[in-house]
Amino acid sequence: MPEAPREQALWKSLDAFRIELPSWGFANTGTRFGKFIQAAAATNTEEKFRDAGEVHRCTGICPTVAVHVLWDFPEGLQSTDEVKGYAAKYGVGIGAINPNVFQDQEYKYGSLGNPEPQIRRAALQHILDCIEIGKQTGSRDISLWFADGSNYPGTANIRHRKKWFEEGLRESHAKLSPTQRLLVEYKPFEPAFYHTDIADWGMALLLARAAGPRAKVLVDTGHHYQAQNIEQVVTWLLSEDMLGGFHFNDRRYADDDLTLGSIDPYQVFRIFHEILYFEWETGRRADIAYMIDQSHNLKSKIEEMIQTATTAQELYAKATLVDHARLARHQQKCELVDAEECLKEAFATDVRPVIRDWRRAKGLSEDPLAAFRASGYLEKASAERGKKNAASLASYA
Ligand code: AFD
Ligand code: MN
Ligand code: MN
Repeated sequence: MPEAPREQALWKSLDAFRIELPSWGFANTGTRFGKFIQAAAATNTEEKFRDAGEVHRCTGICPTVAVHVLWDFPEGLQSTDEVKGYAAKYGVGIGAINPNVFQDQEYKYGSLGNPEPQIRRAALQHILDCIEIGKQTGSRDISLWFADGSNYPGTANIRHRKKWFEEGLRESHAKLSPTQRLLVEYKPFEPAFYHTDIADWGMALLLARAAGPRAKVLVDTGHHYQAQNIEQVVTWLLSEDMLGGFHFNDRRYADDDLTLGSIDPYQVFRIFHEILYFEWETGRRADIAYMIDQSHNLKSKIEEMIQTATTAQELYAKATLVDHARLARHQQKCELVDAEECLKEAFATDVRPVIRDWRRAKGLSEDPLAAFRASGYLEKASAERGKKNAASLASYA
Protein backbone atom coordinates (compact mmCIF):
# COMPACT_ATOMS: atom_id res chain seq x y z
CA MET A 1 0.00 0.00 0.00
CA PRO A 2 1.56 3.39 -0.97
CA GLU A 3 2.36 6.11 1.59
CA ALA A 4 0.85 9.27 0.04
CA PRO A 5 -2.87 9.79 0.93
CA ARG A 6 -3.85 10.38 -2.71
CA GLU A 7 -2.19 7.17 -3.80
CA GLN A 8 -3.79 5.35 -0.86
CA ALA A 9 -7.19 6.53 -2.10
CA LEU A 10 -6.21 5.33 -5.54
CA TRP A 11 -5.19 1.93 -4.16
CA LYS A 12 -8.51 1.57 -2.31
CA SER A 13 -10.43 2.39 -5.51
CA LEU A 14 -8.48 -0.31 -7.33
CA ASP A 15 -9.40 -2.75 -4.56
CA ALA A 16 -13.07 -1.83 -5.03
CA PHE A 17 -13.49 -1.47 -8.80
CA ARG A 18 -14.98 -4.51 -10.56
CA ILE A 19 -16.66 -4.77 -13.95
CA GLU A 20 -18.84 -7.63 -15.20
CA LEU A 21 -18.25 -9.43 -18.49
CA PRO A 22 -21.02 -10.27 -21.03
CA SER A 23 -21.11 -13.97 -21.97
CA TRP A 24 -22.28 -12.97 -25.46
CA GLY A 25 -19.10 -10.96 -25.99
CA PHE A 26 -17.04 -14.14 -26.39
CA ALA A 27 -19.07 -15.81 -29.13
CA ASN A 28 -19.05 -14.96 -32.83
CA THR A 29 -21.69 -12.31 -33.43
CA GLY A 30 -21.91 -9.76 -36.21
CA THR A 31 -23.85 -6.83 -37.55
CA ARG A 32 -26.85 -6.94 -39.85
CA PHE A 33 -24.33 -6.56 -42.68
CA GLY A 34 -22.27 -9.59 -41.87
CA LYS A 35 -20.34 -11.68 -39.44
CA PHE A 36 -16.55 -12.12 -39.49
CA ILE A 37 -15.79 -15.46 -37.89
CA GLN A 38 -13.00 -15.70 -35.33
CA ALA A 39 -11.48 -19.18 -35.07
CA ALA A 40 -10.95 -18.78 -31.29
CA ALA A 41 -14.46 -17.52 -30.51
CA ALA A 42 -16.43 -19.46 -27.90
CA THR A 43 -18.85 -21.95 -29.45
CA ASN A 44 -20.84 -22.87 -26.34
CA THR A 45 -21.62 -21.70 -22.82
CA GLU A 46 -18.69 -23.52 -21.24
CA GLU A 47 -16.20 -21.89 -23.59
CA LYS A 48 -17.72 -18.47 -22.87
CA PHE A 49 -17.09 -19.02 -19.17
CA ARG A 50 -13.61 -20.36 -19.87
CA ASP A 51 -12.77 -17.23 -21.85
CA ALA A 52 -14.31 -14.96 -19.20
CA GLY A 53 -12.28 -16.81 -16.56
CA GLU A 54 -9.14 -16.07 -18.61
CA VAL A 55 -9.98 -12.34 -18.71
CA HIS A 56 -10.46 -12.37 -14.93
CA ARG A 57 -7.21 -14.37 -14.43
CA CYS A 58 -5.30 -11.72 -16.38
CA THR A 59 -7.01 -8.58 -15.02
CA GLY A 60 -8.23 -9.59 -11.54
CA ILE A 61 -11.25 -7.25 -11.88
CA CYS A 62 -13.88 -9.26 -13.77
CA PRO A 63 -15.20 -11.82 -11.24
CA THR A 64 -18.71 -12.17 -12.70
CA VAL A 65 -20.29 -12.94 -16.07
CA ALA A 66 -23.67 -11.65 -17.25
CA VAL A 67 -25.64 -14.35 -19.04
CA HIS A 68 -28.22 -14.28 -21.81
CA VAL A 69 -30.80 -16.91 -20.99
CA LEU A 70 -31.81 -18.02 -24.48
CA TRP A 71 -28.19 -18.25 -25.61
CA ASP A 72 -26.57 -19.67 -22.44
CA PHE A 73 -29.30 -21.84 -20.90
CA PRO A 74 -30.40 -24.11 -23.76
CA GLU A 75 -32.75 -26.02 -21.43
CA GLY A 76 -33.83 -22.96 -19.46
CA LEU A 77 -34.16 -23.73 -15.76
CA GLN A 78 -32.84 -27.26 -16.37
CA SER A 79 -29.49 -25.83 -17.50
CA THR A 80 -28.87 -23.91 -14.29
CA ASP A 81 -26.71 -26.51 -12.51
CA GLU A 82 -24.60 -27.04 -15.64
CA VAL A 83 -23.97 -23.30 -16.05
CA LYS A 84 -23.21 -22.93 -12.34
CA GLY A 85 -20.67 -25.74 -12.81
CA TYR A 86 -18.92 -23.85 -15.61
CA ALA A 87 -18.72 -20.67 -13.52
CA ALA A 88 -17.18 -22.56 -10.59
CA LYS A 89 -14.79 -24.46 -12.88
CA TYR A 90 -13.35 -21.27 -14.37
CA GLY A 91 -13.25 -19.15 -11.23
CA VAL A 92 -15.99 -16.64 -11.99
CA GLY A 93 -19.56 -16.09 -10.73
CA ILE A 94 -22.81 -15.76 -12.65
CA GLY A 95 -23.88 -12.12 -12.72
CA ALA A 96 -26.90 -10.41 -14.25
CA ILE A 97 -29.55 -12.52 -15.95
CA ASN A 98 -30.58 -11.12 -19.34
CA PRO A 99 -33.96 -12.35 -20.59
CA ASN A 100 -34.41 -12.37 -24.34
CA VAL A 101 -37.79 -11.27 -25.64
CA PHE A 102 -36.55 -9.76 -28.87
CA GLN A 103 -35.56 -12.51 -31.29
CA ASP A 104 -38.37 -15.11 -31.34
CA GLN A 105 -40.84 -14.77 -34.24
CA GLU A 106 -43.76 -14.23 -31.86
CA TYR A 107 -42.21 -10.94 -30.78
CA LYS A 108 -42.42 -9.43 -34.25
CA TYR A 109 -44.87 -6.76 -32.96
CA GLY A 110 -43.41 -6.60 -29.48
CA SER A 111 -43.16 -8.55 -26.24
CA LEU A 112 -44.64 -6.94 -23.12
CA GLY A 113 -45.92 -4.23 -25.48
CA ASN A 114 -47.55 -6.61 -27.95
CA PRO A 115 -51.27 -6.00 -28.69
CA GLU A 116 -51.92 -9.78 -28.39
CA PRO A 117 -52.45 -10.67 -24.66
CA GLN A 118 -51.13 -14.20 -25.06
CA ILE A 119 -47.85 -12.91 -26.51
CA ARG A 120 -47.54 -10.46 -23.63
CA ARG A 121 -48.13 -13.44 -21.32
CA ALA A 122 -45.44 -15.50 -23.10
CA ALA A 123 -42.93 -12.68 -22.69
CA LEU A 124 -43.88 -12.30 -19.03
CA GLN A 125 -43.49 -16.04 -18.45
CA HIS A 126 -39.98 -15.94 -19.95
CA ILE A 127 -39.06 -13.07 -17.61
CA LEU A 128 -40.50 -14.96 -14.63
CA ASP A 129 -38.47 -18.05 -15.65
CA CYS A 130 -35.38 -15.82 -15.78
CA ILE A 131 -36.13 -14.54 -12.27
CA GLU A 132 -36.28 -18.17 -11.09
CA ILE A 133 -32.98 -18.93 -12.83
CA GLY A 134 -31.54 -15.89 -11.05
CA LYS A 135 -32.66 -17.29 -7.71
CA GLN A 136 -30.87 -20.55 -8.48
CA THR A 137 -27.68 -18.89 -9.72
CA GLY A 138 -27.65 -16.38 -6.85
CA SER A 139 -27.91 -13.49 -9.32
CA ARG A 140 -29.15 -10.23 -7.85
CA ASP A 141 -30.00 -8.46 -11.11
CA ILE A 142 -32.49 -9.28 -13.84
CA SER A 143 -31.44 -6.95 -16.63
CA LEU A 144 -34.32 -6.10 -18.97
CA TRP A 145 -33.86 -4.66 -22.44
CA PHE A 146 -36.80 -4.60 -24.85
CA ALA A 147 -36.62 -4.10 -28.61
CA ASP A 148 -40.35 -3.22 -28.52
CA GLY A 149 -41.47 -0.34 -30.68
CA SER A 150 -42.71 0.39 -34.18
CA ASN A 151 -41.34 1.48 -37.54
CA TYR A 152 -44.13 3.57 -38.96
CA PRO A 153 -46.30 6.40 -37.66
CA GLY A 154 -49.80 5.39 -36.61
CA THR A 155 -49.13 1.64 -36.45
CA ALA A 156 -49.00 1.33 -32.64
CA ASN A 157 -51.04 2.71 -29.76
CA ILE A 158 -48.12 4.06 -27.68
CA ARG A 159 -50.37 4.79 -24.70
CA HIS A 160 -51.68 1.22 -24.54
CA ARG A 161 -48.14 -0.15 -24.86
CA LYS A 162 -47.01 2.00 -21.94
CA LYS A 163 -49.82 0.53 -19.84
CA TRP A 164 -48.95 -3.05 -20.85
CA PHE A 165 -45.31 -2.45 -19.89
CA GLU A 166 -46.39 -1.12 -16.49
CA GLU A 167 -48.49 -4.29 -15.97
CA GLY A 168 -45.76 -6.69 -17.14
CA LEU A 169 -42.99 -5.05 -15.12
CA ARG A 170 -45.19 -4.88 -12.01
CA GLU A 171 -45.98 -8.61 -12.28
CA SER A 172 -42.27 -9.35 -12.81
CA HIS A 173 -41.26 -7.27 -9.81
CA ALA A 174 -43.77 -9.15 -7.61
CA LYS A 175 -41.84 -12.39 -8.23
CA LEU A 176 -38.41 -11.07 -7.25
CA SER A 177 -36.74 -12.48 -4.16
CA PRO A 178 -36.18 -9.91 -1.35
CA THR A 179 -32.64 -9.29 -2.59
CA GLN A 180 -33.19 -9.28 -6.36
CA ARG A 181 -33.54 -6.20 -8.57
CA LEU A 182 -35.10 -5.47 -11.97
CA LEU A 183 -32.86 -3.25 -14.06
CA VAL A 184 -34.87 -1.45 -16.74
CA GLU A 185 -32.69 -0.48 -19.71
CA TYR A 186 -33.66 2.20 -22.23
CA LYS A 187 -32.58 2.76 -25.84
CA PRO A 188 -33.80 5.52 -28.18
CA PHE A 189 -33.97 3.41 -31.35
CA GLU A 190 -32.83 0.18 -33.08
CA PRO A 191 -34.27 -2.25 -34.00
CA ALA A 192 -37.41 -0.06 -33.94
CA PHE A 193 -37.00 3.08 -35.99
CA TYR A 194 -40.15 5.13 -35.42
CA HIS A 195 -40.73 4.70 -31.69
CA THR A 196 -39.17 2.47 -29.02
CA ASP A 197 -41.40 1.82 -26.01
CA ILE A 198 -38.61 2.44 -23.47
CA ALA A 199 -36.70 5.12 -25.36
CA ASP A 200 -35.09 7.29 -22.70
CA TRP A 201 -34.17 7.54 -19.06
CA GLY A 202 -37.45 9.29 -18.14
CA MET A 203 -39.57 6.44 -19.52
CA ALA A 204 -37.34 3.87 -17.83
CA LEU A 205 -37.58 5.81 -14.54
CA LEU A 206 -41.39 5.97 -14.65
CA LEU A 207 -41.70 2.29 -15.55
CA ALA A 208 -39.22 1.25 -12.85
CA ARG A 209 -41.14 3.29 -10.28
CA ALA A 210 -44.43 1.69 -11.46
CA ALA A 211 -42.86 -1.80 -11.16
CA GLY A 212 -41.84 -1.53 -7.51
CA PRO A 213 -39.15 -0.48 -5.02
CA ARG A 214 -36.45 -2.86 -6.27
CA ALA A 215 -36.64 -1.79 -9.88
CA LYS A 216 -33.94 0.59 -11.02
CA VAL A 217 -32.74 2.16 -14.28
CA LEU A 218 -29.86 0.70 -16.30
CA VAL A 219 -27.79 3.17 -18.35
CA ASP A 220 -26.17 1.80 -21.49
CA THR A 221 -23.67 4.43 -22.61
CA GLY A 222 -24.43 3.63 -26.28
CA HIS A 223 -28.15 4.28 -25.83
CA HIS A 224 -28.30 8.06 -26.08
CA TYR A 225 -28.88 10.66 -28.76
CA GLN A 226 -25.78 12.39 -30.13
CA ALA A 227 -24.38 15.00 -27.71
CA GLN A 228 -26.65 13.92 -24.87
CA ASN A 229 -25.08 14.70 -21.50
CA ILE A 230 -24.94 11.19 -20.02
CA GLU A 231 -23.26 12.20 -16.77
CA GLN A 232 -26.17 14.61 -16.14
CA VAL A 233 -28.62 11.69 -16.54
CA VAL A 234 -26.43 9.64 -14.18
CA THR A 235 -26.44 12.45 -11.58
CA TRP A 236 -30.25 12.78 -11.70
CA LEU A 237 -30.79 9.02 -11.36
CA LEU A 238 -28.30 8.86 -8.49
CA SER A 239 -30.07 11.68 -6.65
CA GLU A 240 -33.36 9.77 -7.09
CA ASP A 241 -31.71 6.52 -5.88
CA MET A 242 -32.79 4.98 -9.18
CA LEU A 243 -29.47 4.14 -10.84
CA GLY A 244 -29.05 0.35 -10.88
CA GLY A 245 -26.20 -0.15 -13.26
CA PHE A 246 -24.34 0.46 -16.50
CA HIS A 247 -23.69 -1.29 -19.74
CA PHE A 248 -20.41 0.24 -20.89
CA ASN A 249 -19.24 0.59 -24.49
CA ASP A 250 -18.41 3.54 -26.71
CA ARG A 251 -20.09 5.05 -29.71
CA ARG A 252 -19.42 7.47 -32.51
CA TYR A 253 -22.87 7.57 -34.09
CA ALA A 254 -25.41 5.25 -32.40
CA ASP A 255 -25.41 2.03 -30.39
CA ASP A 256 -22.14 1.05 -32.02
CA ASP A 257 -20.88 -1.04 -29.09
CA LEU A 258 -17.29 0.11 -29.70
CA THR A 259 -14.61 -0.39 -27.04
CA LEU A 260 -15.20 1.68 -23.90
CA GLY A 261 -13.07 4.82 -23.98
CA SER A 262 -11.98 4.36 -27.60
CA ILE A 263 -13.93 7.40 -28.81
CA ASP A 264 -14.54 9.57 -25.72
CA PRO A 265 -12.57 8.48 -22.61
CA TYR A 266 -13.23 11.85 -20.91
CA GLN A 267 -16.99 11.13 -20.93
CA VAL A 268 -16.44 7.82 -19.09
CA PHE A 269 -14.21 9.69 -16.60
CA ARG A 270 -16.93 12.32 -16.07
CA ILE A 271 -19.53 9.57 -15.45
CA PHE A 272 -17.29 7.93 -12.85
CA HIS A 273 -16.53 11.36 -11.35
CA GLU A 274 -20.23 12.19 -10.82
CA ILE A 275 -20.72 8.84 -9.07
CA LEU A 276 -17.70 9.34 -6.80
CA TYR A 277 -18.66 13.00 -6.13
CA PHE A 278 -22.16 11.79 -5.12
CA GLU A 279 -20.60 9.25 -2.75
CA TRP A 280 -18.28 11.89 -1.23
CA GLU A 281 -21.08 14.44 -0.80
CA THR A 282 -23.69 12.02 0.63
CA GLY A 283 -21.37 9.62 2.45
CA ARG A 284 -23.38 6.81 0.81
CA ARG A 285 -21.97 4.17 -1.57
CA ALA A 286 -23.72 4.12 -4.93
CA ASP A 287 -24.90 0.51 -5.30
CA ILE A 288 -24.24 0.26 -9.06
CA ALA A 289 -23.49 -2.79 -11.20
CA TYR A 290 -20.85 -2.05 -13.86
CA MET A 291 -20.94 -4.27 -16.94
CA ILE A 292 -19.31 -4.32 -20.36
CA ASP A 293 -21.89 -4.58 -23.14
CA GLN A 294 -19.75 -5.17 -26.22
CA SER A 295 -19.49 -8.06 -28.64
CA HIS A 296 -16.84 -7.23 -31.17
CA ASN A 297 -16.92 -8.37 -34.74
CA LEU A 298 -13.38 -7.35 -35.73
CA LYS A 299 -11.13 -7.15 -32.67
CA SER A 300 -9.97 -10.39 -31.06
CA LYS A 301 -12.71 -10.96 -28.49
CA ILE A 302 -10.69 -11.81 -25.39
CA GLU A 303 -8.10 -9.13 -26.16
CA GLU A 304 -10.77 -6.43 -26.47
CA MET A 305 -12.38 -7.55 -23.20
CA ILE A 306 -9.01 -7.19 -21.44
CA GLN A 307 -8.48 -3.83 -23.15
CA THR A 308 -11.97 -2.68 -22.12
CA ALA A 309 -11.69 -3.79 -18.48
CA THR A 310 -8.26 -2.21 -17.96
CA THR A 311 -9.36 1.03 -19.65
CA ALA A 312 -12.41 1.22 -17.35
CA GLN A 313 -10.14 0.55 -14.36
CA GLU A 314 -7.77 3.34 -15.42
CA LEU A 315 -10.55 5.91 -15.97
CA TYR A 316 -12.19 4.99 -12.65
CA ALA A 317 -8.82 5.37 -10.90
CA LYS A 318 -8.32 8.81 -12.47
CA ALA A 319 -11.80 9.86 -11.31
CA THR A 320 -10.93 8.96 -7.70
CA LEU A 321 -8.17 11.62 -7.81
CA VAL A 322 -10.59 14.57 -8.09
CA ASP A 323 -10.24 16.74 -4.97
CA HIS A 324 -13.94 16.91 -4.05
CA ALA A 325 -13.59 19.39 -1.20
CA ARG A 326 -11.64 21.83 -3.40
CA LEU A 327 -14.11 21.30 -6.26
CA ALA A 328 -17.08 22.01 -3.98
CA ARG A 329 -15.47 25.27 -2.82
CA HIS A 330 -14.76 26.44 -6.37
CA GLN A 331 -18.28 25.50 -7.50
CA GLN A 332 -19.79 27.40 -4.61
CA LYS A 333 -17.83 30.52 -5.54
CA CYS A 334 -18.34 30.01 -9.29
CA GLU A 335 -14.58 29.93 -9.80
CA LEU A 336 -15.08 28.26 -13.14
CA VAL A 337 -11.52 27.72 -14.31
CA ASP A 338 -10.41 26.39 -10.91
CA ALA A 339 -13.42 24.07 -10.70
CA GLU A 340 -12.81 22.68 -14.16
CA GLU A 341 -9.11 22.27 -13.43
CA CYS A 342 -10.01 19.89 -10.56
CA LEU A 343 -11.36 17.47 -13.17
CA LYS A 344 -8.74 18.11 -15.83
CA GLU A 345 -5.86 17.63 -13.40
CA ALA A 346 -7.20 14.22 -12.29
CA PHE A 347 -7.94 13.14 -15.87
CA ALA A 348 -4.40 14.11 -16.93
CA THR A 349 -2.76 12.10 -14.13
CA ASP A 350 -0.95 8.98 -15.30
CA VAL A 351 -2.32 6.32 -12.92
CA ARG A 352 -0.68 3.42 -14.76
CA PRO A 353 2.40 3.18 -12.46
CA VAL A 354 0.19 2.78 -9.37
CA ILE A 355 -2.03 0.31 -11.21
CA ARG A 356 1.07 -1.70 -12.15
CA ASP A 357 2.18 -1.71 -8.48
CA TRP A 358 -1.34 -2.77 -7.44
CA ARG A 359 -1.31 -5.64 -9.94
CA ARG A 360 2.08 -6.83 -8.73
CA ALA A 361 0.86 -6.70 -5.11
CA LYS A 362 -2.14 -8.85 -6.11
CA GLY A 363 0.04 -11.42 -7.86
CA LEU A 364 -1.16 -10.30 -11.30
CA SER A 365 0.95 -9.52 -14.32
CA GLU A 366 1.65 -5.78 -14.62
CA ASP A 367 0.47 -6.00 -18.24
CA PRO A 368 -2.68 -8.19 -18.56
CA LEU A 369 -2.75 -8.05 -22.34
CA ALA A 370 0.89 -9.13 -22.64
CA ALA A 371 0.23 -11.90 -20.10
CA PHE A 372 -2.70 -13.16 -22.15
CA ARG A 373 -0.68 -13.07 -25.38
CA ALA A 374 2.20 -14.94 -23.75
CA SER A 375 -0.15 -17.62 -22.35
CA GLY A 376 -0.81 -19.33 -25.70
CA TYR A 377 -4.52 -19.39 -24.79
CA LEU A 378 -5.59 -17.86 -28.08
CA GLU A 379 -3.64 -20.33 -30.20
CA LYS A 380 -5.00 -23.25 -28.20
CA ALA A 381 -8.61 -22.00 -28.46
CA SER A 382 -8.20 -21.41 -32.21
CA ALA A 383 -6.93 -24.97 -32.71
CA GLU A 384 -9.76 -26.45 -30.62
CA ARG A 385 -12.61 -24.32 -31.99
CA GLY A 386 -11.51 -23.29 -35.49
CA LYS A 387 -13.34 -26.01 -37.41
CA LYS A 388 -16.61 -25.55 -35.54
CA ASN A 389 -16.52 -21.77 -36.01
CA ALA A 390 -15.77 -22.09 -39.73
CA ALA A 391 -18.70 -24.52 -40.10
CA SER A 392 -21.00 -22.07 -38.29
CA LEU A 393 -20.45 -19.56 -41.10
CA ALA A 394 -22.37 -21.81 -43.47
CA SER A 395 -25.39 -21.79 -41.15
CA TYR A 396 -25.20 -18.01 -40.88
CA ALA A 397 -25.57 -17.31 -44.61
C1 AFD B 1 -27.99 -5.06 -27.34
C2 AFD B 1 -29.03 -4.05 -26.89
C3 AFD B 1 -28.91 -3.77 -25.40
C4 AFD B 1 -28.83 -5.05 -24.56
C5 AFD B 1 -27.77 -5.98 -25.14
C6 AFD B 1 -27.79 -7.32 -24.41
O1 AFD B 1 -28.82 -2.83 -27.59
O2 AFD B 1 -27.77 -2.98 -25.15
O3 AFD B 1 -28.43 -4.70 -23.23
O4 AFD B 1 -28.02 -6.23 -26.52
O5 AFD B 1 -29.06 -7.91 -24.53
O6 AFD B 1 -26.74 -4.45 -27.25
MN1 MN C 1 -27.03 -2.88 -23.09
MN1 MN D 1 -27.04 -1.89 -26.91
